[in-house]
Amino acid sequence: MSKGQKWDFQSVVSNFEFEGEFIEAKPHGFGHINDTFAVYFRKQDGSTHRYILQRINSNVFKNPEQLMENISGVTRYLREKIIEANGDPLRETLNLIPTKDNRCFYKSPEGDYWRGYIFIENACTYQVVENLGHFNNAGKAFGKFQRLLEGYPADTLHETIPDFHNTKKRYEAFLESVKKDIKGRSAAVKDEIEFVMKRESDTCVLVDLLNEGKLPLRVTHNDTKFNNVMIDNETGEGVCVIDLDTVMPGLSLYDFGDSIRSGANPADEDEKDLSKVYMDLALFEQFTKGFLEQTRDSLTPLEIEYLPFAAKIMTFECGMRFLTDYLSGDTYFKIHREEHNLDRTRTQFKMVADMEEKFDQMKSIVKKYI
Ligand code: ADP
Ligand code: GN1
Ligand code: MG
Repeated sequence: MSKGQKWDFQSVVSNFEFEGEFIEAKPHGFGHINDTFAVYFRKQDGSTHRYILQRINSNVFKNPEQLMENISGVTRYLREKIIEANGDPLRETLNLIPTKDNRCFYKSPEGDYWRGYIFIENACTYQVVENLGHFNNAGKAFGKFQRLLEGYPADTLHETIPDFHNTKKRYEAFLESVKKDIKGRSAAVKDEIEFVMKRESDTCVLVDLLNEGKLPLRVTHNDTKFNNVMIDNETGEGVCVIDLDTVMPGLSLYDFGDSIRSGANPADEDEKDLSKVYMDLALFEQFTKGFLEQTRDSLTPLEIEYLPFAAKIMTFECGMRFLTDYLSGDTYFKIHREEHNLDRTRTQFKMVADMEEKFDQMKSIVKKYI
């Protein structure tokens, strides 16, 4: 291991069925949760190629082995569906690289969990939507993902993060973080705290509809931010949905809502200049059109009715989670500067406020595509 390097990559990669001689590992992507690397190898003919190597965040995911069981099952199932549809299974779903003892993850002596994937080449992820067509295609990709998994045995999936989108429980955790105020930060964020408290009644809406059996539980992705879909460099299509750590039974509304949260904001999630942050209705329309093209026949009237609300509540929930983490000393989301989680909170709340203003227009757009 070279000096200053945190992980012994040579040792980690030697446990996987990677082809060629290991050259180097480079940090890759902008995820908030796992440690992701592009790992480069030289084949016998001298050519180089790369894989994705990830260290699973076991602070966030308490049971990485169950999580890997989910991913392995879901990717195997998707693979069959893609083959049935004459698609390319090496590109349209994640493909795990087995370890030398034929497992889907490697546990290091230090207790770290690692996994390898085929690197999806000629495609990228974007932090911000750069063109309307891309977001339309993201809508199709996430809608198709849900459609393909319609027949997946949901009861075999482990809950990798319990109550992940239980907004009511997220609210309780938020209140607890305000009460404890372990970093003494709450006095300076009174406006943000008040913003959350004013909307307490919103936090029960989806939870109650689910508990009353009015909204169906489906197999959902649960983390459909725009940088979790790979966009093809040539066609602009949403070629592969990635980041499958939170695939669990959930509401279709979570997936729709979280995509709007991340992609319908034309600015960065951590933009400090809030004048750049707003709910872009043209972007909302493109995603809605793509998503409904794939899901309209399976969604219930109530699910369709709640799509605009889902966009708002998922944005609210995410902002509240950033604020909770800020108040708790930034232990969950990776941060790269002081007050990073607070900046993220503010963009989300600006989006929520703007969605409240534009709610009727969002409803009209949904109507256009059903
Ligand atoms: P996190 O859970 O931390 O968000 P992701 O699984 O989303 O981690 O991976 C982080 C980034 O790595 C993605 O946004 C994407 O750019 C890149 N990435 C992940 N898997 C692949 C893959 N199989 N091929 C190419 N790039 C990938
Ligand atoms: C995290 O892993 P990543 O960066 O795709 C988070 C999401 C949040 C998102 C906010 C497992 O997503 O729930 O919406 O950050 N993932 C997890 O950007 O908590
Ligand atoms: Mg991700």
